[in-house]
Amino acid sequence: MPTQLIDMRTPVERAVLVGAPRGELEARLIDEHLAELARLTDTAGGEVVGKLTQRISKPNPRFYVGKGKADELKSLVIETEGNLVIFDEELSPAQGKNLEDLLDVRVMDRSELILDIFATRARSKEARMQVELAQLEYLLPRLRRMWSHLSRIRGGIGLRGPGETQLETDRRLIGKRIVDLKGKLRHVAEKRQMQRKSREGSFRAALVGYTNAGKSSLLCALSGADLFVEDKLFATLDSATRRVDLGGGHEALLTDTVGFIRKLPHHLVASFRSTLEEAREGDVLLHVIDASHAEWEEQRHVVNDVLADLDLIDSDKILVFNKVDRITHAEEEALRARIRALEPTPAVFVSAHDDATLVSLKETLVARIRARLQEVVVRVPVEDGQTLAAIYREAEVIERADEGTGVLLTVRIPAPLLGRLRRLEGVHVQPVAAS
Ligand SMILES: Nc1nc2c(ncn2[C@@H]2O[C@H](COP(=O)(O)OP(=O)(O)OP(=O)(O)O)[C@@H](O)[C@H]2O)c(=O)[nH]1
Ligand SMILES: [Mg+2]
Repeated sequence: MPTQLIDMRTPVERAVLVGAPRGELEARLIDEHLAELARLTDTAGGEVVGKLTQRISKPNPRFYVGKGKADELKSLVIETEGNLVIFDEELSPAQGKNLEDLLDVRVMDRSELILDIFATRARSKEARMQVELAQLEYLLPRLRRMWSHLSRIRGGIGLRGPGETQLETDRRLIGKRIVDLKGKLRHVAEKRQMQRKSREGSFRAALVGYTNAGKSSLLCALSGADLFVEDKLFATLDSATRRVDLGGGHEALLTDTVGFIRKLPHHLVASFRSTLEEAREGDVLLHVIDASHAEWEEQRHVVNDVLADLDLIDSDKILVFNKVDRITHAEEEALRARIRALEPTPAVFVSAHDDATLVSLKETLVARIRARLQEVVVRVPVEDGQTLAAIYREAEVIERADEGTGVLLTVRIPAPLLGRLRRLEGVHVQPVAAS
């Protein structure tokens, strides 16, 4: 009989969180930011055992926080038996190293934590390559520090996922791998581009927004698809496109995308650029906002900043305030007034958990589709079945007249299809008035 059971569970990391905001940040937001860091830690599988904040006017080059605060942090780590310190701010490689020498536990920053979450959650081959690329680019200037981690412990937050095996290679190999990954990702991006071309003619919308706003839930509710939804951060890393029936014979292709967060590491944004291309080439962006979140305004800002980074800020947009089932009618009214004061972008108020509320969103989309349609008369040779089929599939046929060798169709037609028809031999397009 064994007298001792071996504990096979991976040890839970006991994390002490540190926030060191610049002087002017409101106290409310300091709390919110640390709470968000705690959620990220939880998502990564760590346990928060202590928190510390210090307002600073300028980061200390040695420890980011002041020396006194760093000593206080050391006491807190010892007292709480912490084995990991996570900073909400971006640490320079030198600051990370100095802190580790002082504290004698692993130190990571927010970027590293987010990269780790992405690494453990990436499913598709493309997402895994994107995360690995971002991890390697983050790792490169910090290689020496990472080596010392590795000798201290193996595994754990920040050392898992696609980047792990690379830690044992040297800079040159990492550099080579980066080039290799970029090439492979470019290849995937080209394939995706071709796929998009085949969807030309359909009305396309992309869901973007802060992580946990309910983008995947909305796509599920609208399309009946079964996508991964979770009350954790970064549930979705792969974009998924689904067909949505909007009623009245209209439909749209709706794409779910990776969520954004405050201080999203720029390597990640760069890596996920091609996935987000889907959003660029769509007809409209649906910016999903969690209406029940106290800090929705800040989240809206963060999303706008990332959109600006991706050159998407001037895209046609609809604001979709989601989770209205969690707020009162009065709060919803206040929200409506507030957003009207902030920007002229059309806004709808929905709940992914209540189909009846989705009608307004569908109507708004149908209005966009109709506005995009042009009414023209097209003459197609009778034998050109392919073109006729495309018109019936992608346009709204109002009237049809068969005249000998040709078919005369009065149609409401989307611009891309119209462009294609104009280039076709034997097909004639004329404005409605001339018919
Ligand atoms: N009460 C309520 N909860 C919602 C609603 N929409 C989404 N949720 C919940 O919010 C959480 C996040 O939903 P997701 O759909 O995964 O959010 P997401 O925007 O796709 O998140 P990421 O993929 O992490 O960026 C889940 O627990 C959902 O059940 C809603 O309208 N009302
Ligand atoms: Mg999602």
